[in-house]
Amino acid sequence: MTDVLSGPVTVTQERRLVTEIPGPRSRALLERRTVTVAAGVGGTLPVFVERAAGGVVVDVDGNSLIDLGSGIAVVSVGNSSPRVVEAVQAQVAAFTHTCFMVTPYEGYVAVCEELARLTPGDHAKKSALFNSGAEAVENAVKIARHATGRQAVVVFDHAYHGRTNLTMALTAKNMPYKHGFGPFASEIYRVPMSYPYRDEAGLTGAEAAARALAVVEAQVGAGNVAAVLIEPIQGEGGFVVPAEGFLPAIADWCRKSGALFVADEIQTGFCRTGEWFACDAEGVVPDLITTAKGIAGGLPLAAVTGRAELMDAVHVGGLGGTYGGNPVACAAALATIETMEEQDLARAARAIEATMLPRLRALQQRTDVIGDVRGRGAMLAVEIVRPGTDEPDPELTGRIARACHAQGVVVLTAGTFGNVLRFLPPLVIGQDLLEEALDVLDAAFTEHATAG
Ligand code: PLZ
Repeated sequence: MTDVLSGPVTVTQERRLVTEIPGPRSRALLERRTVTVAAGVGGTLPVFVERAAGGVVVDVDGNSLIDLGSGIAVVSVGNSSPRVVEAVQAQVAAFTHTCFMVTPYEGYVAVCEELARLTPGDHAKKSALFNSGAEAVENAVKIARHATGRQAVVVFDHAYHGRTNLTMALTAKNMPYKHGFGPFASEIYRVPMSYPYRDEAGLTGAEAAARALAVVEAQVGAGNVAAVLIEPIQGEGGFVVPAEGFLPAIADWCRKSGALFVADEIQTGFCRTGEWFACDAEGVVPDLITTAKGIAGGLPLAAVTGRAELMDAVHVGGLGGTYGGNPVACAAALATIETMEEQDLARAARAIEATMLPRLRALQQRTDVIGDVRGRGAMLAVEIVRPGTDEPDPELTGRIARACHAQGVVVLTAGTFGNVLRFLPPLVIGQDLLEEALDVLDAAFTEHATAG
């Protein structure tokens, strides 16, 4: 068992339960939470965290949990990654905030340089920095509309782009994201996604793209489209990987019709899928790309990066915000990127796939409730259905997730139908922890699902 440093102490990389889940201290905190935290803020696990490092989360009762969630694909370099901690501490001591729009600092510029270097394509690029993924997506839409002089934004079934007013409109799923929160922003058009498991058998990526684009041409008009916004692998929507050829065909259509191809790589970016960005897998070069989550090792930072001439189309002062590109978050991002390069975490993500995918496929053979196993790199999922059908089974999905939680493994659910169990381990997780988490998952299926 390895130890990972977390501030002054080490966190042993192990699963260890010393109380029931949740233990007494977490239960006491849950009671306090219930009194003062708004009920609308959801909660996946009932435990409160005291410390986390590498691939392990330690709760206030001393239980060590294996982390297959990474705080929703954020701590890809591991929680409290040493270089990130050091960079953040140094930056906090130097200055915490000035506002880049008031008195700028180097960290912001350096992050934009790194984004220009790492994002797909070797054209001239520029970036603007923000705080959250939703804010980045909103700004990508602002930039696309300004640069093209058009208004329509095309999005896909199962898409997730955030919870602010504009991004709720871009997000597909009603519950819990949109219900009762309208009216929503206008000029948003939703078209069918390529969803190999649920599409008619044999539908190619090019055919799925033609199906989507026919809707755009008939209902929106190619000349009205400012942007086609897409997650190259859908995140909250259920880790839907489009058929090969789908993304290039959509990108081609954009090029021909003067619409911008905007990739939302907030969940897929920064080594998560086994390459720097998911678009890299098919050589797709987006006009604009949004990033967040994995970029800064757990500090809030997001970006829009794009073709320099598009980014510069916006008038001076048209983009910004008080905290966007905060110096502490920028220091964390630079340390994160250094760590990813030095430890080749894209490769680590591919190694996680090599460990997990065969075991998930074996599990699928063993039960009759796993309709599909999919994903790429360290972004993998199983879609859970009623035996012998493709009918979603969100109840069983919830039971299996809770069984994993009770055994000290953090797993998340996803999907328009709530029936996807998804795995997003930190890319630095040890092979032994990963195998052990898969053993727990196996046991949860054995206990809760009928054998196939
Ligand atoms: N685009 C592709 O995955 C955030 C949402 C969790 P923010 N996904 C996690 C929840 O229930 O709120 C996400 C994403 C993609 C945009 C976003 C939004 O990023 O940083 O949560 O605003």
